[in-house]
Amino acid sequence: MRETNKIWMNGELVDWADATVHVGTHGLHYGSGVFEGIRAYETDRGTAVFRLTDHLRRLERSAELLYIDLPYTVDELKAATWELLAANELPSCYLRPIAFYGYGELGVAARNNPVDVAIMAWPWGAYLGEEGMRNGIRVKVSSWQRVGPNVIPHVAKATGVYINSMLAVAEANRAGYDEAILLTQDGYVADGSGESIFVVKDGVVYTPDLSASILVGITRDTVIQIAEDLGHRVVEKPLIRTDLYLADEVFMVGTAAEVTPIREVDDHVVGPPGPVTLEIQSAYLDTVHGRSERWAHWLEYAPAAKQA
Ligand code: PPE
Repeated sequence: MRETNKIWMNGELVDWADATVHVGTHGLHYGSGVFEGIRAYETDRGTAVFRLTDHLRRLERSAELLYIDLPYTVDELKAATWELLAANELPSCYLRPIAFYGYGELGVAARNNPVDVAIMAWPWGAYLGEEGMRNGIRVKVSSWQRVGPNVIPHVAKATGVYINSMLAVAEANRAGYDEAILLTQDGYVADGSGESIFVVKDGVVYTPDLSASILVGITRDTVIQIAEDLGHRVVEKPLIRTDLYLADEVFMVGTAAEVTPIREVDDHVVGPPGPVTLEIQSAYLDTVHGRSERWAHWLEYAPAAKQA
């Protein structure tokens, strides 16, 4: 990763190299943390953070689901984000807020552990590669199932749950694929290791509904709204793996992945990026880069830039 100048940690900006924790940190042993992934984009009006409030609200909800007492409000974390962006002078970057049980007691119960909160910011390019963004990627349906709602609340973006994603993407990469798609314990399409899934068939756009074990993706919500606004019918319903194989188009979306086309699923050729994928990809990129009046309300600007 590309190091930057400062990291916001527990209320102050510290040098990148000093943002460290003790090896006895609870979150390191048990994955007891929650996090967010957010992107800031360079626009004509300065740096804009895409749906910052929605991401920080999700962080708050994730913490609530894990009984983690977040010591900062959404407004305080927003102020911290602006402070961090100013200190690092990054026109565009990826932002990673994280809150976790810190150093204190060990033992899973975490009765008296402090909650540490940090926000990192660094430049992060195309998650699945520039080539993948343009020409589509090859994915593998994982032999690992997505964690079920009664295993770990999948609605929480919790650090520990990402072992599930790590295993899936490792398996896919080792078999020569770019990314994995996980199915639920009932066999329905859930998520990519770090993305939500969309399928296009006979002109209709489909995505798994929220009762599947999926993250409540902010990009998923963005893409549903953009697609409907473009006149597409979007249906949220359970999908099975053959829906992927027989689709006209498949793409994955996420903060990091943005809108990435899929050209093959389990060696079934879906095809090069199709017209609906390309239309939505371009509308999404226009939106996040501040080139769309229609969705301008999703871009949040640093207070200083607003006055300029
Ligand atoms: N599903 C999963 C499992 C997931 O991790 C993400 C985000 C999404 C869907 C899309 O969510 P949203 O960003 O709200 O649209 N994955 C983040 C982390 C990736 C990583 O490797 O770290 C991200 O995209 O930032």
